[in-house]
Amino acid sequence: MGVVNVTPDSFSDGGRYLDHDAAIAQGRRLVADGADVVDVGGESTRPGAEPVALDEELRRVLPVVEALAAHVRVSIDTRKPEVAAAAIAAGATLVNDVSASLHEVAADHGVGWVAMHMQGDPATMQDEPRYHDVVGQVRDHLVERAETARAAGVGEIWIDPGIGFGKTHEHNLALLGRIDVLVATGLPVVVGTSRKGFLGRLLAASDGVADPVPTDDRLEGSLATATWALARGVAMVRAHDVRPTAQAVRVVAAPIAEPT
Ligand code: HH2
Repeated sequence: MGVVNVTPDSFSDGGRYLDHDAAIAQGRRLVADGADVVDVGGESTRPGAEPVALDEELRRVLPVVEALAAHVRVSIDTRKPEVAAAAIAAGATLVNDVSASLHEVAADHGVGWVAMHMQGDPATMQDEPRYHDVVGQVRDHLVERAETARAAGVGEIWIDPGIGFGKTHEHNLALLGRIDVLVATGLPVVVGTSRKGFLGRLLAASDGVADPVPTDDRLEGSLATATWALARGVAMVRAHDVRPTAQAVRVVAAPIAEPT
């Protein structure tokens, strides 16, 4: 799943694809680079991000969804039911839902749904997130959401631990380390680690420097974690750097497909 953020403020590509033509060109590039799905978003969910008004979010994403849907499967990354419904009308067939609450829109329109775990909301989610058992709580929440969605009539349901969404560094590592627990639910799992803050810290520790490495210097960490996840049975990874990710994914898939 390749990412196109039609926003001024996304944490790693904010402002680069706010213009519709630039966003569409980037989506086409991601397809050429090997993306099976292009995820279009019009609202940043980075920690502390300002909410975006409905009209503005629609204005940002709809022309991009419509143009890309002719070439690739498009997912709509939103927390608003109105945006999800309008994007589906424009050609999106997957709702990438960081609020894990839009299952009824997916059911009404017969499209797929990604339920991502988030504790709190983006404005406050990084203010001392707490869990007594992060892996078990995230799994239980996602399984409950999936059961609710299935009962509502959603046929295609993905779950995502929501790396960085109301989680400390240690929570993120625990969720990745035990990603097999989510895989064991039998639901297809999607994971997004691409360029995220915990990688900035891990890569800084590797380099022996104090400050987190910048977002555009986290590729090796993004690839290492995508590869780790796929080798443990994750079905899809969400990535900004699609060509190297597709290469890494296909290399790691080869021996998995040929067990001895
Ligand atoms: N992460 C981000 C946004 N949407 N969706 C899913 N399913 N999983 C994720 O991990 C995920 C997501 C954050 O990344 P990005 O879109 O690049 O940044 P921003 O929220 O600042 O636009």
